[in-house]
Amino acid sequence: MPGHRKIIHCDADCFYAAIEIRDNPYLRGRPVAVGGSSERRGVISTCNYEARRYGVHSAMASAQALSLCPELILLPGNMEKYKLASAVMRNIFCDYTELVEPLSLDEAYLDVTHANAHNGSATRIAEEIRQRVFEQLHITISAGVAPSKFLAKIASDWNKPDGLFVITPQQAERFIHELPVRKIHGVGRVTAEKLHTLGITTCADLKRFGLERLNRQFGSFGERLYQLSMGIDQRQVKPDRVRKSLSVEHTYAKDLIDADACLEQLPDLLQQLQHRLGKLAQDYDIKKAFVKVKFNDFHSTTLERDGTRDRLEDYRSLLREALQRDNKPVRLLGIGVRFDCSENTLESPAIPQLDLF
Ligand code: TTP
Ligand code: MG
Repeated sequence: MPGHRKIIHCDADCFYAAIEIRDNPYLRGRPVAVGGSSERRGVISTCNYEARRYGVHSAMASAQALSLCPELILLPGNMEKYKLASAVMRNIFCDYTELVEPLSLDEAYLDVTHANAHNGSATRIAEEIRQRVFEQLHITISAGVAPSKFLAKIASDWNKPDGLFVITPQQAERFIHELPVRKIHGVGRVTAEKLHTLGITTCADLKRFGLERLNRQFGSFGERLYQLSMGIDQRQVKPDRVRKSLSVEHTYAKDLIDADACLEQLPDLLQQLQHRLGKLAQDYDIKKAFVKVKFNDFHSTTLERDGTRDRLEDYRSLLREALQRDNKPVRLLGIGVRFDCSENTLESPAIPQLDLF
């Protein structure tokens, strides 16, 4: 199809847990999670689908997971094994195209528009990738094939686990029309609720709502939503490049009224940041830490310091100082780290956290 891109999004199924089960047949068929121990206030990194049936999910406190599912087998995990499996997957991806953009250890976009294998059939390439991953690693991955990153990512989730879903350019318009907005990457629970109160449930509703009103309600994210509802997503698949920083941020439903309220949010943010750091495909040296504060008048400020790291006390002191720059309630907090880029460290760009409120 001239003019149309062919994007594949691959995502391993319950990745860490799948590797553990592969290596210990006793675990098969039982509810299994990888995560920190409940005694140490750990959280679940992931769990298999047996455990998900009990309501266990990533980022849940391990203690809560065990109370939902007392027979849950909780394992500490082994990053070295996951990184090795990730490298094997990436090698397979690179057999089809140079345009491979890893998003995390178990996820990547591939642009196979100009691939030669299987006469350029993206569907057959995706099937072969899934099969080869299974043969070499004994874990399953799901894949989505579509004309854009936006749709490929949704498609890989459609028939998960161990599934393939294809959205052809001809099907794209209809698919988007019926697509629930909560399926859009970046639309979390809070945004979805706000959209619903505006009468917007599907992408067709988004389109009807119109660019201007979306912009007024959601700022630049509204514009983005409108474009997606029109099927416009020109983002290219970008192969590895130097990663300079990693950060997480959150916009709060209610403004945080004082410094204590802000400081209270730090452990949660730090946990998210450390999770994202753990998912990076390789190790980085952290050079400094930074905080970002957006006040309720939208004035924002960032503060960073050499020698700081991803430690709670570093963020506490940075945040206290940043908050002294203005005396207003706070609508957004972010924390992050900058990496030492003197060596040629390669990684894909950050996936922005598009939490709006
Ligand atoms: P995901 O691809 O988000 O999850 P998954 O592969 O476990 O499950 P799914 O079948 O839904 O794709 O994340 C990949 C790995 O990253 C996951 O196995 C463990 C790790 N991870 C965390 O450590 N914490 C988290 O909060 C999430 C979401 C993932
Ligand atoms: Mg996965």
